[in-house]
Parts: sequence; C-alpha cells; structure tokens
Amino acid sequence: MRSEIKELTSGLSHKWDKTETLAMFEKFCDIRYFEYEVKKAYDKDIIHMPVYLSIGQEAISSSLAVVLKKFNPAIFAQHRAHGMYISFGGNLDELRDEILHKGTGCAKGMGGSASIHSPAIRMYGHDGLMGTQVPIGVGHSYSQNYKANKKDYSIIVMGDASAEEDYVLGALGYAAHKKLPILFICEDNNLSILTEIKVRRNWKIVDVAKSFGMTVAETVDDPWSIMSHAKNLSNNLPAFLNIHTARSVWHAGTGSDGPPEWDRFDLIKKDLDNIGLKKEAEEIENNSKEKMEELWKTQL
Ligand SMILES: Cc1ncc(C[n+]2csc(CCOP(=O)(O)OP(=O)(O)O)c2C)c(N)n1
Ligand SMILES: [Mg+2]
Repeated sequence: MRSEIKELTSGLSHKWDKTETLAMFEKFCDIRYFEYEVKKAYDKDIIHMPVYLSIGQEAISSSLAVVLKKFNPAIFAQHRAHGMYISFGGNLDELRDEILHKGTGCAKGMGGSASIHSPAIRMYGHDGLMGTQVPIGVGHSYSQNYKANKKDYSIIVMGDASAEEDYVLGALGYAAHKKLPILFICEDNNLSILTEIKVRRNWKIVDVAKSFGMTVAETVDDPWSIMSHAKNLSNNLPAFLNIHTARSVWHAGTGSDGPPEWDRFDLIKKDLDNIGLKKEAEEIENNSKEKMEELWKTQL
C-alpha cells in the first residue's frame, strides 16, 4: 500500500491554461509510450542491464517541466530518470541508445537506464548510490550561485528512501543555510524496492526540510496540483515538494505485482474529458504512441 492519501485529484484542472495542460499531457504520454517500448525490448531480452521505469509516476516530471523549463534548470535526478529526461527535452534517439548500451547513447552507452546524462539539457547522470545526487547538486548550485546577484536554478529529485541518507539531510541543511535556488522533489512512492515507509522511519522528510528553514509542500501526483506548487515554490527557493505517487511496475525490470493503487493516466484523462479536451487528448495520445513505436521499430 502507498502512504495514506486522502484526495487523489485536486480539482484544479479547469483553472489551468489549456495549452499548458495539453503540453503536460503530451509529455506524460511520451514517457508512458516510450517506456512501453522499453518494456517490449526488455521482455524480448534485447536489454542486458537493469531498467528503472517511471510508469505510474509520469505526472511528476511532465508537470515540473511545463512550469520550470523556462528557468533552464540544472537537473540532478536519480536512477528512475527517463521521465525527467523526456520531459525536459532530451533527445529520444540518444535515450533509446543509452538504454541499449550503444555508443550513440546520451551517456555514450556507459550508464544505461540508471545514469541518464545529458549536458545538452543540463541533466547530470546518477552514479548509482542512492541520494548522492543531492549533495552533488547542492555543491553544483553553490558553485553557480556564490557570486552576488547570480541565480542559476536547479531541480534535485530523490526517492522517499534516498531522502533518508545522512548525506542528503546534511546537504538539505546546507542548501537552506546558503539560500540556494533549488527545488527539491521527493518522488514518494512509499517504497524502497519493496519496503514501505512505515517500517523504515517514523518521521516526515518535509518536517526535516521545514526545520532547516525551507518552504515545503506536500501533494499527491495530480499534475495540476504539482504545477501550482512548483509555480509557487519557484518564487521561494530553496523549497521542498514531497509528491505521493504510485509506481506500476517493479523497482527494476518490467514485472508487476498487479495494478497499482491508482493509475494517474486514467485519472488525468477523466479530468481532460471534464474540461472539454477529450478530442485533443486522444489525438496527443495516438501521436505519442505512434512516435514511440517508430522510434523503437528498428530495434525490436
Ligand atoms: C547507498 C545505497 N544503498 C542501497 C542501494 C540499493 N538501492 C538501489 S535503489 C534502492 C531504493 C531506492 O528507493 P527510492 O529512493 O525511494 O527510489 P525509488 O526506487 O522508489 O524510485 C536501494 C535500496 C543503493 N543503490 N545505494
Ligand atoms: Mg521510493
């Protein structure tokens, strides 16, 4: 079970600009259909390293990109990072090739699914140790911002388990102390591989970030809520946003233990229908599916 969630949808969809809403949905579809193709390739034994899929969690990166891409932020994500790369405009051929370990991949085929790296979009690949992207990203931000009047934004993404690492907590404190322009995101799927939060800790990461003096917020992965929070928090950095989400597949690989507690894809489509965007949404989804099938066609 995921952590206790009271409201699955925010009711904010009708308040958002329709162009931004559709841009978010397009990114969401691109991640989902890209990863369905990864699943096909993995299940055919074409990929010989672990893959870390974001299926179920796509609303996080797709919503953040719509609101924050304009800042051209440096991005430090962790092992589950295809979504951030796709949402922030990473080259899709290079992502496919990285997952296939080809020299034409975005990390020259040496990182694989867990280390998606692209200087072109200011995204720095993960090294495999949970949470290290947090102190590294904070150090990067300090190096970019220590001179007066300089503002170079960063987004640092961690999982709910990585948030427990001691070096993450120290880095959060330092970022708060130095008032660095960083938005910290916790993709809270309630799981460390298979272990739920309730057996790992009895404290909340937002309480820790708040105690350091950061602005904090917590939400479920409704995209309109994420976009609203990201917009507000980006005026008040450093800030920490914890997002409850539901991963559909195993920690690594493509297996599943049955349907997740909720599938954000279905919930968003209902909202899009309610605000009169059903036709546009269907067209976007079909295009995205075709685009990703075409992208992988020669490899499968
Ligand atoms: C320091 C360290 N300890 C343990 C591991 C093994 N490990 C890899 S991912 C993972 C769980 C990560 O959970 P979370 O940060 O919540 O991200 P999620 O996989 O849920 O997206 C663990 C225990 C590791 N890579 N690094
Ligand atoms: Mg987790």
